[in-house]
Amino acid sequence: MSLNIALSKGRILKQTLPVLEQAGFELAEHPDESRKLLIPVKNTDINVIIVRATDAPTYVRLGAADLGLVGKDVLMETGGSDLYELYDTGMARCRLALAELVDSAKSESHLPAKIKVATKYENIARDYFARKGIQSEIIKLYGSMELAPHAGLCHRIIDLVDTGGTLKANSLVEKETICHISARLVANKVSYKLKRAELVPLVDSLKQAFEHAE
Ligand code: PRT
Ligand code: MG
Repeated sequence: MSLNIALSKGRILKQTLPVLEQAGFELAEHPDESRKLLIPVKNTDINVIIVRATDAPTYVRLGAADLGLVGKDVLMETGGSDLYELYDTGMARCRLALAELVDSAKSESHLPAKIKVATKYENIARDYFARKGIQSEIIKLYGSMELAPHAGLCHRIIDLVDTGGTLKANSLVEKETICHISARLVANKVSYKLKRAELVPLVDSLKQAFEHAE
């Protein structure tokens, strides 16, 4: 039986591919040098499917991929309960944070009762403010969140932060860390039962590879 693994493009692919290769998973073609998005792993019945980070959980959820390497941020935003989160790879680490303009942090300027927050993570943001009992208007953006408060679109943003360089370069400061993020190994629930014999040893060798990489 063949197995498909969905790999999120971008940072997750870049960071996990060397680890997979180290563990003996050699791709028939290198994703950087190939336009193919479905790449066989040499000498195995495994294929790697390279997908948009935000699409990876969908592939796994619907069974197009048996396993996936997905950011915890994307899992949380899309509701991860309909797939198994098997393992924290520790790769592509960052944090999800609430940030605001340096100037408003200094002046503690008067925020309205309902604050406007721009983010790619609408659901996480809604949950976060509901838990805190803070009234908020969430504005969904698809990129360049750092720009939004400068343009007067919002008071605060929720975005991923790693080194803090992007916030700093845009005169923003972190107000609060919402949660820590890293790439997780996930599995389709049905595959995990029906293909258990193939999946368990594969998952074990992936875990080992990531443990050694840390
Ligand atoms: O495909 P799509 O366009 O949706 O994603 P993308 O291009 O924004 O990011 P990509 O493809 O590189 O990878 C996205 C996934 O990588 C996320 O879902 C996270 O799980 C993980 N990840 C880890 C990160 C970061 N670290 C990260 N630092 N994704 C994005 N960033 C961005 C952040 O949005 C901000 O713009 O890096 C900037 C902050 O970095 P610092 O170092 O300046 O703080
Ligand atoms: Mg991208």
